[in-house]
Amino acid sequence: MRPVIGLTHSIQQDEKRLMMPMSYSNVIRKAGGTPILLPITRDTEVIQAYAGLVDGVLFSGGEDVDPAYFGEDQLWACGDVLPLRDEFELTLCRLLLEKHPNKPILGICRGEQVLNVAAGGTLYQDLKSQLPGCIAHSQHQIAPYTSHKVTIEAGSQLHAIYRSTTLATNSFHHQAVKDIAPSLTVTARASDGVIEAFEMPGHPYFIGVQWHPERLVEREENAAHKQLFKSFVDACRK
Ligand SMILES: [Mn+2]
Repeated sequence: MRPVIGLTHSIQQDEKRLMMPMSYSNVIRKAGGTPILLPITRDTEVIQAYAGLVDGVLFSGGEDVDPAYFGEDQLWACGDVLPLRDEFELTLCRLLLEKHPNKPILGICRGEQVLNVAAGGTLYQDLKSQLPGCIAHSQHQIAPYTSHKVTIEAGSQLHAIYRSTTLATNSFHHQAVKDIAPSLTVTARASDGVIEAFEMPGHPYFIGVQWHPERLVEREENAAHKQLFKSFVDACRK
């Protein structure tokens, strides 16, 4: 059985076109799932229908989350924000947690940040200006190559998935989790202390990662990252 995995996507600023890198659907398909796109909407009846329809949801990468959702005004260094996407994804995540508390959720990059904000956490709007001395989290090589390591918390779900406490990752973010939501536990950090992954104790599968594993798997050297998608699809099958 191939579980149905809903994917969130981006839109153009004018809210007239859906946009989505194919890497997400490819990686879910290769891990044994049936990927489907969940077109952004404000219609809560449709969002509820999506939540009921899918076996799990992958919150994908993309633009910045509006700091208004964690009680801050936008700094100059904040990037492009898509109000409709923020509204949709935060509603979908909160609805899943409330009505379908056992459905697996995986957040990648922006998706990870959305999960933290949906659960009540906050973000750095811009690491470079708000965390002086931090390492480069916008790497200078293309996405299938790694640029910085993370240290994984021993005994975490993430540790069981990657079977290692150190992991080489790519990095394409200028926002990051600042205050972790009360219901979440940090499971990986970069050498500068920046939070790179978390999970929700008591939830069967609620994992966020700050890197882009869907691009790393393009190189055989980074095959370890396939395990993340396999674990997610397997959890969606239960
Ligand atoms: Mn990083």
